[in-house]
Amino acid sequence: MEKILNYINGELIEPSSKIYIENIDPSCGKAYSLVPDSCADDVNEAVKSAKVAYSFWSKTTKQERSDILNKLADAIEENFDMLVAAESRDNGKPLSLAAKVDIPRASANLRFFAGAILHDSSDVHEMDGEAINYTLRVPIGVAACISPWNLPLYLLTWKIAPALATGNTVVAKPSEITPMTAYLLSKICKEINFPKGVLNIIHGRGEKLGDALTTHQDVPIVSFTGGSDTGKHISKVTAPYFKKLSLELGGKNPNIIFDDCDFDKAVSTASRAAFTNQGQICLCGSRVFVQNKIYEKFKSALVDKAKKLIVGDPKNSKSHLGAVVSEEHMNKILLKINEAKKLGGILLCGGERLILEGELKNGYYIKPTVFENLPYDCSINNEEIFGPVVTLIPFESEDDVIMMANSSEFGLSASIFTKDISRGHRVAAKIDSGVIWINTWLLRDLRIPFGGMKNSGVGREGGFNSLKFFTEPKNICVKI
Ligand code: TXE
Repeated sequence: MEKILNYINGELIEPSSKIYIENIDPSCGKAYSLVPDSCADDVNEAVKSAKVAYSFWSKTTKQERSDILNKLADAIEENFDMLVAAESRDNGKPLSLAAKVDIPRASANLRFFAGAILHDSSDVHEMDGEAINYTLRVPIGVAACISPWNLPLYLLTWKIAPALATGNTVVAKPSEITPMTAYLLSKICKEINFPKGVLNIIHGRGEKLGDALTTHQDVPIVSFTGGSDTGKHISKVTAPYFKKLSLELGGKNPNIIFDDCDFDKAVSTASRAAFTNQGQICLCGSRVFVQNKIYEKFKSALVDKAKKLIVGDPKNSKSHLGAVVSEEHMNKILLKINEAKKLGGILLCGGERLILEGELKNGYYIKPTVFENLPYDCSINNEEIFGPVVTLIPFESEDDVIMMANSSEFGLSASIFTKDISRGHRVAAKIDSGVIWINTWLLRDLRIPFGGMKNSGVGREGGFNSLKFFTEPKNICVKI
C-alpha cells in the first residue's frame, strides 16, 4: 500500500515513530494507503524547518512570493486530473464535484492571494498637520494551518496561500481522514523546487500531535477550520500563549423560504444547499424554514427532488452524491436520524444507509433525508449533523422566522428567498450570521469577510481579512 509521507524542509520523510494508520476509501470501505501517525517529535522538526526558512522567506519581495504561489497554482492545474481523482477517492465525493469545485478552487486560492499581496495597501492617519501615522504590516513567523476533511485541498490552500503570501512560513496539518491531496501537493512542491522549509506538511491524528503544534513556542499564529469542539479545545490550550487565532467552525444554517420566492429556484437551491458534498459543507442549509402558504407545495417539490438524486459510485458522472467521509461519520449521521425519529420527526424520504452492489457494497452511502415535525429548538435542529439530512420547519411571519433562525448556537451562514428585496435586506440585517445570501447559496467572492458568529468561530478570513490576520500591524508616528 502506498505510504503517505510528511513534508519537512523540502523532503518527503517517514514519521519518526515509523507508525502509520490506514487511509480508507469511503466509496468501498477498504484501506488503500497509509498515513503517518506523527507525534510531537515530527511537529518539532517541521517547526524547526519553518523557523529557519522564515529568516529568508520573510525577506523576499511581494513579487517573488507572488511568482512562487502562481507557479504552484500552475503545477496544480497541470496535475488537475490526478488531484481530482485523488480527492474523490480520499473523501468519497463525486469526481464531478472535485473537478468543478475542489481542485479549481485550490489553484484559485493560490492565484487570488498571489494577486492580493501585490495590491494591498496600508492605513495612514493624519493628525491635523502635526504628525502622520502610517501602518506597516509585517509577517509574524511560523503559522500552523489546520484543515478538515470535507474540502481537503480547497481549505488547506485557503489557509496556506495568505500565510505564505504575507511572508510567513507554514506547518500545515491536513485531516488524517483525507490526507492524500495534501501529500500530492507536497510531491508537486518538490518537483517545482518550492523553497525548502517554507511549507511543511505534517500528517497524523489531531488528538496526538495537535497540542504540540498549537502550543509550540515558535508558532505564534494558528488558523483552524474544523469542528466546534476541537475549536474550543484549541482555544483553551493556546490561550495562555497569546497566539493569534482564527477559528472557522461549524454551522446549522437556516434557509428561509418566503411565499413570494421564485419557487423553482428556491427548491433547487435548497436541495443543492442541503445535499452538496453529501451535506458535509459548513455552509449547508440544514434547517429549511418555509412560509405556511407554500409549505405543502414546497415540501412535496423538495422531497421529489431529493428522491431523484442519485447516490452512487463517486466515479460515475451520473452520481449526485457519493459516500460520506468515514464509517464513524456515517454512524454518527445514522444515530442522529434515529434521534430525529424518536423526537417525533416525520421522515419524508431517505433516512437510511444505502447498500450498493459489488465492490462498493461496504461503502458509506446515505440517502438524502428530509424530516418535518421537529420543533425548531430540539437537538436535531441545533446540532451540526454534517450529512445529507435536513428538516423542514413551517413559519407564519417574518418575526417568527427570525426568532427561530437565531435560536441556534451557531451563526455561520443563512439564505433568504424572496422577490421582495426590501424584505430580503430587512431580514438579512436581523439574522445572526457572518455570511448571508439572498436568492442564492454558496456564491463566493474570495474578497469578502468569511466566518461566523457565536459558536461558528472567531475572526474572519478571505481577501484582505486573511492578509490582516497573517500579519502584525505596526504603527509609525512621524512628527511633522
Ligand atoms: O473534525 P476535527 P472531525 C464538524 C462536523 C463533524 C465534526 C467533527 O460536525 O462531524 O466537526 O469532525 C485536527 N489540535 N466539522 O472530528 O477533529 C484534525 O486532525 C489540533 C465541521 O473530523 O475538528 C483535523 O486536521 N488539531 C468542519 C482538523 O483538526 C486538531 C469540517 C479538523 O478535525 C486537534 C470538519 C487538536 N487537539 C468537521 N484535534 C467545517 N467547519 O467545515 C483534531 N485536530
